[in-house]
Amino acid sequence: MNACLDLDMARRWIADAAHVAVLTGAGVSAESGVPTFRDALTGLWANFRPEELATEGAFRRDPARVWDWYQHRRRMLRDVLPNAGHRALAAFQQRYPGRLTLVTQNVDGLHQRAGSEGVLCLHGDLFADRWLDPARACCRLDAAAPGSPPHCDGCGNLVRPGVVWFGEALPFAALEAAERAAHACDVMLVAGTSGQVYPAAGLAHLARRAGARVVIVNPEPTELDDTAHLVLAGTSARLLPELLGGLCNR
Ligand code: BJW
Repeated sequence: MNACLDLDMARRWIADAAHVAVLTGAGVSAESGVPTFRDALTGLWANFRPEELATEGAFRRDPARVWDWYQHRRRMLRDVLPNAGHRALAAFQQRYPGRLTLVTQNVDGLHQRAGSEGVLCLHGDLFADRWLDPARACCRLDAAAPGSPPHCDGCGNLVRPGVVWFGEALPFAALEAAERAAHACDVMLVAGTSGQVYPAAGLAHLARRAGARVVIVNPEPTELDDTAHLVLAGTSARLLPELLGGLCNR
């Protein structure tokens, strides 16, 4: 179908929707200069296998290596800014309060920095720290002994990044709220995710089964394309402002 007609149709669906749910992934931050995970050349995992870095087992085997990788990413993120895609989502939420639920797999905080509120973060927060093992009385994050990673002087417990690794449960409240939004929405926008990681990707299937229109925004094919009513081929910094800007139905 003609790309302009597809865009117009998606805009109409959004304009008519009482509730829009949005699922974002690493691609929405790509135009801010943040590498995605699975890009073959520039992705964060281009030179690693995910299980070498993004599992508890990897951290226990080589805590310094994994901690340093996350510290590198934290430093990198200090120099980047939200892009037009993040800003379009935040502007829509501010203009139409209560009408858009933003669910993200991203841990970079860029949606929040753009002004989005109530963001449901499925995979945690790169800038949060927590203890690797259950905290004992001696474990105080604000008093952790410096190191790579920092640790508890009393018991040796290690500090780890507050992200969700493979094999770990997603934050229950965020996942439950995201499932509710996917179930109740009229339109689900899926932007900048390869759709390979569950249960996040399952939200698109859930929305579709519950009767929502599913629209993908991505310059490349994704695992979720077959689930979608429309696939808009393009970047999120270009397409999200076009989809969400200047609606007037409600
Ligand atoms: C652009 C663009 C531009 C580029 N504009 N777009 C069902 C089936 C099979 C397996 C499973 C299943 N259910 C669970 C699993 C296991 C596993 C899983 O999904 N495995 C699959 C990979 C096979 N899931 C889990 O382990 C999850 N936990 C779990 O299920 O727990 C169960 C449990 C219950 C109770 C007790 C205990 C356990 C946890 C998943 C955690 C994922 N964590 C990571 C790392 C976070 C930390 C970190 O940052 O390092 O999260 S993995 C990584 O992938 C990261 C991302 O959030 C996630 C998704 O990646 P994303 O965002 O899609 O990025 P990419 O790189 O894949 O794609 C980027 C896209 O952007 C591409 O499509 C580009 O084209 C596009 N793009 N420029 C728009 N300008």
